[in-house]
Amino acid sequence: MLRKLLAILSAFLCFGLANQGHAEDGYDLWLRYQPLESAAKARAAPWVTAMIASTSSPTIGVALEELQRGVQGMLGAPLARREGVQDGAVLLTSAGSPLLQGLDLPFAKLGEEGYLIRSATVQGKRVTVIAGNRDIGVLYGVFRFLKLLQTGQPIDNLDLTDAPKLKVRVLNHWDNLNRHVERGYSGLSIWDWQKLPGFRDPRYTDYARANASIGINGTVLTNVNANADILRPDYLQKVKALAEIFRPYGIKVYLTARFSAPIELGKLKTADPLDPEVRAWWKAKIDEIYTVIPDFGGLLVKANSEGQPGPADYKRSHAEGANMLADALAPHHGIVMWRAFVYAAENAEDRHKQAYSEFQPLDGRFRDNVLVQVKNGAIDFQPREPFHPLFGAMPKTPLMMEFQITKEYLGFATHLAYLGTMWEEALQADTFRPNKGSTVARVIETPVDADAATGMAGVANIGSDRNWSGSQFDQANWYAFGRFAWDPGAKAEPIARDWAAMTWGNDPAVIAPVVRMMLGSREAVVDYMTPLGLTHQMATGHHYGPGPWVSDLARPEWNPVYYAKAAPDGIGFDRTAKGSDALSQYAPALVKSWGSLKSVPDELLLWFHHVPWDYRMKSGRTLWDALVIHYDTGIDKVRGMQADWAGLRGKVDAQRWAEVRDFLAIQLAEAIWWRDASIAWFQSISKRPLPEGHKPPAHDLDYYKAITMPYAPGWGE
Ligand code: GCV
Repeated sequence: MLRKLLAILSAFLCFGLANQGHAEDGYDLWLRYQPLESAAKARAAPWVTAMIASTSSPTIGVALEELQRGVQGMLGAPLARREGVQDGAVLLTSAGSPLLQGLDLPFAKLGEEGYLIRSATVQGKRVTVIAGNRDIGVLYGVFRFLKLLQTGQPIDNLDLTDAPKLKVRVLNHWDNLNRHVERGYSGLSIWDWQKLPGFRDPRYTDYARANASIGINGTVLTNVNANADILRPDYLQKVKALAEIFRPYGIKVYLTARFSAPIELGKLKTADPLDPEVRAWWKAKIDEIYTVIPDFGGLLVKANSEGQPGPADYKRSHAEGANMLADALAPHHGIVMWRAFVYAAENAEDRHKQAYSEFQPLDGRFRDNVLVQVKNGAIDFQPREPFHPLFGAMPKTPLMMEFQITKEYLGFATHLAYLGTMWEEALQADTFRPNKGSTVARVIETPVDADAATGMAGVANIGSDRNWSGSQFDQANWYAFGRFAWDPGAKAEPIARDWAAMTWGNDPAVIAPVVRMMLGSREAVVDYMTPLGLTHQMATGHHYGPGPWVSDLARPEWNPVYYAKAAPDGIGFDRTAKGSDALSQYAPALVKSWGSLKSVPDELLLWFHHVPWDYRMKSGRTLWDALVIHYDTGIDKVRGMQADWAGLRGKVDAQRWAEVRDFLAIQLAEAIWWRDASIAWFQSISKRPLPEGHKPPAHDLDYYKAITMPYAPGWGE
């Protein structure tokens, strides 16, 4: 009897620990490997009785370690490594292994990084084969296998293959050498330069595990607003230590190159890319990097943008600048990622047009090992932008996508906004170049010639916070980025579902509300910040909170008023032929549909058109009424997320639950702030009454204008 009571008590305690009391802080990300419920455990156990590796290498070593860790966590028993094949073994191997004789396995489809997972009979025993052409494929396969277990999938009859569609899948850390992270909302930079190379924080290994689990194969360690010091020999030793930790996980390191480094470090008089001394300096520097880090990935460059030096300082083109570095990197198989995010103070042209104007004429002029890195939209990572017109417009140049994982313009870490839906929207957009169906995803995944590079970059949201990303839900954006970089044709919903199951548990009563919250969250932000195609209404500098009235900054395109163009006659930026004509940078089919008030979608209306306040929307409402309703809808959506989350109390662990609850409360308060401040400002211009049933802002306009945010992180030094 006593034994029975104790068993009940211990079962109760275990349940309590897993679901309520146990303090999870988010450090484990989606690799929590929590115990499976008993039926799932019983189903899986016969298929993971041992692990066998037919080869050995550092990558196979970490694959075995991960498999052991995952199985131990989920099934509660250690997984031993065996030499001989046995029933239920997981066999890690590669093409050509004698163990695979007689099995017809599709290695040809896997490329360099793909994998297959197959339930098979080897030497008369039922095993699960995880194999690739290279060891990195095996590691990716192990993570996929563990995901199957984590998400409660059967593992007794597997026949899977997968391979990445893009070659370069990189994080871009905007991390300064003093550990301040530009637009970082999750603490300091995780690169502790002072303690490197002597101390190799175990966190670096966990970072590599997390990235490898989603297929990320590169990391740019430093800010694009670059400091030349990172190229000094002492720093290179520190970078080398990180490269060594990441190497088994298939992750290469890259650095940002400050274009003026030959002057700052080399004491030359110029950084002119056609100057022989400058070229020799870069060649020697790059040779030096490769002697320290033989598999160094290459360089990322922001040039002639927002004050950064670049080839234009010497009247040279972006292609001339990029090609100089590319020539020095080519013998080492390194690449240059050259950013197309450019706009210039002295240029009065609509900012939307400037990157296209500068880069499109250079199509075909870049070396083979240059990728031009293009943000998803032409302005700057806004809650919603049409896709960048360069996609599809440079058919002879490899273009890589740049997404921003850190939420500079979507409420920092405290607002819940799942970016998967935004990225899917951008990737599925039809460029109509060269023809209908040429989505942005197709453009970036189709190499411009057989061996050309393809890629995607994500501006990282990772920092020293225990939960890595500043909030529990922002981890989902890191996760989703990896999944889209692996397959730009992926869909946001299944990615959210996988993440929810791995991060919050497999209970369908948890997954459904979590996924619902995620899928609606980005549109909520659009609604309460910048509905109907409005953009860049954020406050000055730090971009935290509303500042639609700001009009006093040095450069016109830094001012929110530049983007909304609110005036007594109406609101919106006319980018048709009657206005800035940015629309003409898109394919004719889009010029036609977005150029007409009849066919432009509501969500891009004010992006392309200036319309009167009383303009009749397709809904029959006036534009002014529709605008106000959108702001209120955004607030209602946040309330909806709060209700969903309240229902999860006790169904997920208490610590993370409480953190999300508190963040949602901040989000609601700030959504109301956004709504009230925006309406107060626009109403002072529209002079229209609010539609019936919609409350006036809580305070007058001066109140909102007077708000300052001195504690907004991620800005300045
Ligand atoms: C790294 C935006 C950000 C800047 C960032 C820049 C860029 O303008 O506000 O902080 O600089 O984009 O992408 O280069």
